[in-house]
Amino acid sequence: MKSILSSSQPFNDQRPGTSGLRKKVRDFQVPHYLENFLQAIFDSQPVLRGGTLVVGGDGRYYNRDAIQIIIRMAAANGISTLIVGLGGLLSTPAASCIIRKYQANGGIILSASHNPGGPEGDFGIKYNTANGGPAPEAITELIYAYTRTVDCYRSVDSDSINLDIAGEHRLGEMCIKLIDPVADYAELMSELFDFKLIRKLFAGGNFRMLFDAMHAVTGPYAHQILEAQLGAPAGTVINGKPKEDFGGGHPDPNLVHAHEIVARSTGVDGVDFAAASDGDGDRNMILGRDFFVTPSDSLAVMAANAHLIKGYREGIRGVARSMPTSQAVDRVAEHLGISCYETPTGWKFFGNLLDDGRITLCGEESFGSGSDHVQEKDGLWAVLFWLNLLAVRRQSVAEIVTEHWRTYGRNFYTRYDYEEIESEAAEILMDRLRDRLPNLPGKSLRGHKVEYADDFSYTDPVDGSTSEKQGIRIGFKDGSRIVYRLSGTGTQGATLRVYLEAYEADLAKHKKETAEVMGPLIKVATKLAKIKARTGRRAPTVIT
Ligand code: G16
Repeated sequence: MKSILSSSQPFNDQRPGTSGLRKKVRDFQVPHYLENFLQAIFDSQPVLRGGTLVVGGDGRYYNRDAIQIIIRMAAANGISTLIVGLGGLLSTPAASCIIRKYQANGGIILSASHNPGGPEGDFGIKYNTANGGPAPEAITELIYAYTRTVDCYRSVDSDSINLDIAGEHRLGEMCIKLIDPVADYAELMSELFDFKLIRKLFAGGNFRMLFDAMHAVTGPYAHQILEAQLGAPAGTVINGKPKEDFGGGHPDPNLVHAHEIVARSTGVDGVDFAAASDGDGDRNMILGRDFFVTPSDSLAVMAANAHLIKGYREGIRGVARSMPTSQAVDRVAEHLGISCYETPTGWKFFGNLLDDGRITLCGEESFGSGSDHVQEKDGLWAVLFWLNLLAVRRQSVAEIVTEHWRTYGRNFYTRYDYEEIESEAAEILMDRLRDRLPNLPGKSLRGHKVEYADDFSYTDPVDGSTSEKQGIRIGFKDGSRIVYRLSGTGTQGATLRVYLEAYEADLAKHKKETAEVMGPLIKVATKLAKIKARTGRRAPTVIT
């Protein structure tokens, strides 16, 4: 097998963001762009030499091309075994499961998550370490440092591998194993959840569910687990065939983009339970009939009910949430007498806490939740958790959540996104806000008294590493909060996210609309940051 050394020029824009390197497809198609980044991974991670690497993606446009490039470069960079999902597919949580199960040395996941796909859409590449989780900052920064100097890359001269035939192939010294992307993951789910009980729920005939795979990677997983193994009727899974452009849709499981299940879970004919997952299968949205469960509430309900679920019967050790996620789960942790950690946005920050056995469950406001079963957030896992809970409690989604509020109080929550604003304007807005922080504590803003105002900094309790400037927090005496952050996953301009939370203990007020409760706080948030003046935007592009 002939090994080739190709010359290239370093690129200076390959610093991974919140979740890997995300760019437009056309950026990745620039000659040597992907190859350079891959060479930086191989050079900076000597543990891969002679080792096992897992590779798969969400099936979006350029997935197959990228996998052929990875195969050729892996062979030339001394990988001994390459495990690839059949058809080039692996959901992010399934990749994590497979890395752990086969004790691989790392994994490469190709996805731009919930961002749109197709030739004009986005593409992305993430490196996961041997624990199955996203590479921590120390490693992503090291990879970035290598990208600044990489001026050649190694690959082999070979024909493409047929990604659609399961089995083993050899490429020089390297063994390529093309495996079923679903089987190992489905087996893990059957260990965590009471499949027998869930089958009974479906068999009763009174319970109706919809799962929207959004033409993304979870389609095959959901067809197999929900319909084939749990007996949900055919048609339960919609948009279940993965497509390179996600059928022209935006594979983001929120109220705007997953509108079909929102409509079909509304009114007297609405289904009892509906859920959706994103491009790479790590996000989830949970709906009951006429009821949306915020991701922050979903995490809190899971924590409060974990002891009812087969895989968590022994109880949970601790929980964690990202800083902008509502504090609903904190109240559950306090009640249970377990630790609750507040981390920066990015699943990688949960890694050490999970590995160290400090937490069992974790989640984020950005439609992600997970547990120590894999080292990634896991969309279908969350859906199965809820299904199992519905089967145990035999109550509706709305009943379970409102009962939860009755016990713990309600954390009203909303997020405003201002997308594709000018990067410079966004930086200035954040800098000016930072300048004002020292003067805010003690001030009263529209009747809300500021208790603290800071730029969130996190010190990992396991390895002592510190991450600064992780979002501006303004906390009020009445328990409400405003958080400002710039997204680390966009591919065009900057996205300003404003997260708002208000706590309400009074049962009589729990039925109020979120928009009504949050109105005054939203005014405070937009005025304080001078959003209109600094960005030219009168309104957010997305509200979740
Ligand atoms: C990624 C990260 C999450 C993060 C989300 C949003 O999710 O894994 O931890 O909450 O991005 O990040 P940002 O606010 O910086 O855009 P995903 O599903 O996109 O991989």
